[in-house]
Amino acid sequence: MAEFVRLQRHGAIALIVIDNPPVNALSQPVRQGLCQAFQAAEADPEVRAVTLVCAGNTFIAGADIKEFGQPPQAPSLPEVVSLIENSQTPSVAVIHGTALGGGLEVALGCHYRIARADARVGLPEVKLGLLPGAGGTQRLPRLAGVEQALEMIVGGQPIGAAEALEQHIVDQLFEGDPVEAGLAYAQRLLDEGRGPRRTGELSVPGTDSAELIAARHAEVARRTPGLFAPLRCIAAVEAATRLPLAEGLARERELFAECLDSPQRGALVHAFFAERQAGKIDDLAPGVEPRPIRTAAVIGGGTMGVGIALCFANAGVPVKLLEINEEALQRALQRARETYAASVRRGSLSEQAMEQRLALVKGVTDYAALADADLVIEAVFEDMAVKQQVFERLDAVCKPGAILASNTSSLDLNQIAAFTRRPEDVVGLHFFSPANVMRLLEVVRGEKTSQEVLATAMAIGKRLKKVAVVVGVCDGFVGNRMLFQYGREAEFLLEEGATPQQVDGALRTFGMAMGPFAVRDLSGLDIGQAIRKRQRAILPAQLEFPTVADRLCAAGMLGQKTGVGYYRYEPGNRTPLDNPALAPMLEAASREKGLERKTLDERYIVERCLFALVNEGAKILEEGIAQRASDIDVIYLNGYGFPAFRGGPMYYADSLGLDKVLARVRELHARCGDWWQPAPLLERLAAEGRTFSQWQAARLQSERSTRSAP
Ligand code: 3H9
Repeated sequence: MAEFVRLQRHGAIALIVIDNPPVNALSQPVRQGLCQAFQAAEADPEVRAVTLVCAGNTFIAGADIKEFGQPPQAPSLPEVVSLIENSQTPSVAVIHGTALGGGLEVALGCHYRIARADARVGLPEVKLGLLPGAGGTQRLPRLAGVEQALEMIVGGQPIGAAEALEQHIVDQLFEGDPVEAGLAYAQRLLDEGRGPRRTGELSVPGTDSAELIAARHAEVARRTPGLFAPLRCIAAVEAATRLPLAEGLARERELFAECLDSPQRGALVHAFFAERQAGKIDDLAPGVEPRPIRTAAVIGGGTMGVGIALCFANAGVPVKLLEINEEALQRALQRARETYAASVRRGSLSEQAMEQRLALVKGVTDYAALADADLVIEAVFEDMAVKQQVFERLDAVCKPGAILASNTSSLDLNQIAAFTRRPEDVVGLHFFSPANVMRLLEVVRGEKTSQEVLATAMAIGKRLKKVAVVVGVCDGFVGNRMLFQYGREAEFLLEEGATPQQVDGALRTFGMAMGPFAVRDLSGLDIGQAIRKRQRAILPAQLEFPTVADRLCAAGMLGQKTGVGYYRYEPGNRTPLDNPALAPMLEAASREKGLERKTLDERYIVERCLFALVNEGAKILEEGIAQRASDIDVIYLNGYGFPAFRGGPMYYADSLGLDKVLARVRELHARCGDWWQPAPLLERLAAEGRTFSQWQAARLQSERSTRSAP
């Protein structure tokens, strides 16, 4: 029998243990081992009950995601689950940690289920562009009803053990050791003479679910248009309401196969692994351990500083918030309270939790109070002279070994580090606004940042439940440097004849959470103006800049904060309306450049903006500013509203074919000038017929072999 699955006898009970670290995924050897173990238990006349448990700190986290897209290998998971369910010997699944996807489906195939009180169960396949393909869509509605099944299968969010008990998904909760609890439960089954109880033999409770299904369908079509899997999830659950088990399972298989073949599945699985890969530092020497962070401090009580302080409070880390005087400090603390109070009003936080978290935030006005902090994050005005003052003072007061971090979004971290006598302890922690909500954290590695400090920064990211990605020092790091190209092209499109509505609409149809002009109105047009000013001073003079944004700024139209920008806003309402003052500005901008305004098609708009991202991404990659192409994807998926079902800009380019991307970039270079200088890496890979991800894999391989060479 495969070593991944063990069978032990405890009197009349067969104990089957899955042991496939780290998450007991159902790879082929596990599926085969499970079949053999259940068959052996069934064939043994002494065995009268079976207990299924997992080793390590979790039950099965699902099918092995790495196998998707590979040729299928027998036995399939639906076969395994049917074999378990059809067995004549009663079985109990013992859930601890998480039972997800195929993991929960295996448990639903068992005749009874118990869960540790802190366990979670769910069917998150939809997040990978799939649906539960091993009977989950047919068995869950039979236990929990159609409404709950739709919630779990279409929404993909796991639920806690107590709720699973209420929903009849599990039969009993336990505390303590899974093996002990599982054997005791099986013994009880024997004592009470209970035999197999097959979920598949139940009928779906409730009579008329057509309305529920139609409502969910309409909601999905409205909220997530363009997503392939959710509608198929609904169709599979609908099949459970009208077909006998065998036919329902066959329908589920068909729908699962459609999802498996969809390009969205490829993109979403890429996003899953990319996120896990991003947490790793490629050249980290063995044995480097993160420093312990027990207390933190934030300098600057603006929106960003307060947001960062709240991240620490949310993670249970005491944090000091420093402002220059008492008045500014009280405003900052009030802002912290109001942010939590809004969550309490929405019902996402209890009053008690709010008070507990606020108690962790201590306001201070004196740098001396930061002497004992393990980590200090500066979130003051983006001005090098101001940063210099802050870092010199921190250097003077902070204890040895404290990490000094800057939240700068564009300034040179190496220069900031040089204001201290300990540049190895300086790192960038670039949070995205609102810091307490956005998941992305760019961890900026300076020239002298030590490995230990970098590892600590990544560990902090994880602790704050952020997606932390290592980036190198350059203007705008990865995210904003690429965004600058994207935004500039969107602006040029306005001069060629598009309106903000057309550009935003085309990019939203592509899947972006917001269009670039709606984003600019939200963050304020003055921010972009300051960046352009800086860029104009340092970039070659022949590079032309778009001018519409400057015209709006000159007219005092700075976006939502002034009630008008690219769009107009009614007081208290964020719905973008037409700004009548814009049309003459667009005309004037086109006239000035000698451009005749034309109607632009959607594909052109999308390619112009996205290929600007990709071309810059390729430069960033070759310069080593990002560790991997997939890290760039993670940054765009988590910080810039890029649609997950397209995998991120670099994956999207790979899936289109880099030769096609390059052909368009060359065309734009010839017509629009040097902003479009093709990235050398893009040219090379297109010529070789390779992708960014193949290049990344080859580079990793060669770095590994260099490192392991004697
Ligand atoms: C499915 O089940 C389809 C079926 O319905 C039908 C089939 C016919 N496979 O996230 P972490 C790896 S679809 C392979 O950092 P955490 C992960 O890559 C599946 N590998 O830990 C990482 O590897 P590495 C439905 C997997 O504690 C390591 O485990 N299930 C899988 O923060 C640790 O992961 C899901 O969608 C997998 N299924 O979170 C659940 N899962 O160390 C997906 C994890 O080399 N998984 N790995 O980078 C999760 O949500 C989280 O990993 C989990 C643990 C909550 C389990």
